Amino acid sequence: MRIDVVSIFPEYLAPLELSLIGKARQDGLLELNVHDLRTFTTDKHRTVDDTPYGGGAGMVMKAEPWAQALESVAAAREGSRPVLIVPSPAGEKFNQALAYELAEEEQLVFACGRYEGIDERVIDWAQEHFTVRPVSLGDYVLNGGEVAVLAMVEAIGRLLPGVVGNPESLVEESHSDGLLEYPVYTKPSAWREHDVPPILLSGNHGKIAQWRRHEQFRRTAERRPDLMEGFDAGVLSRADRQALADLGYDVVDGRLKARPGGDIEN
Ligand code: JEB
Repeated sequence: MRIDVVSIFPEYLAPLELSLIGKARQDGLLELNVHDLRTFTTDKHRTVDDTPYGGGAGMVMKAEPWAQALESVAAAREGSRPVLIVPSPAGEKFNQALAYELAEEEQLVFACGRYEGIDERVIDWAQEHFTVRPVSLGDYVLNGGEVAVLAMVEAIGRLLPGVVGNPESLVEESHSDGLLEYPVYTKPSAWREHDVPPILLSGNHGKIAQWRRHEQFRRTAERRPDLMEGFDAGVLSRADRQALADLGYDVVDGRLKARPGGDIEN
């Protein structure tokens, strides 16, 4: 996969040199280029912003430097249609399903805006060259797209073949089965008056698997009740159903449903 990132703060993307993603680049699994938007300006002051039409606070990023930058990164891979990801508080929410989808692409281009965002005509124009996806990291306000790109590149990069050493660790983890992860522990078994749950020391792998699954249900019901409704209940054991009943969930038409009058209040 090839990834191009365009930003007025290319140093902000320096962490992509490190750790898993840095290793993937060294191993040739990922080609990542960061471009300084200002190198695509032509005026003496290397201007990238101007005042908004219609008035209002703040500045807006000018269209032409963006068009120059995006044409340059699109030309680098002729013949294919790269995906242009535009981080924006007004985008579709980034999630694991989108990470998997984007991990299949040949080329991703990330356009990091700043100020009040990028002149909307860039988004319209870019559809001629790219599949354009405005994407939000979540419902909170950042100052620009760079932090969102760090998160998305890490989430996508670790799904590329060969990047994560043990692919089995991708299977078990959070959100691949729609539930939160079970809690994990390591040595010592007794620590500052807090013991590891004894079942984990029992050596009974059937019981341990069941306990972990029930911890996933318990945590998800407590912290993310939105993930419980609609969970595919088609694969539940009797023990699973009992644990879920204790948490206030019944199975209705193959889906979980919070029992009216149960503990769960969404
Ligand atoms: C992404 C950005 C800004 C209104 C307020 C602030 C470019 N989850 C997210 N929150 N905020 C952003 C984001 C993502 N992804 C985000 C790009 C830009 C915020 N701003 C500041 C723009 N409009 C500028």
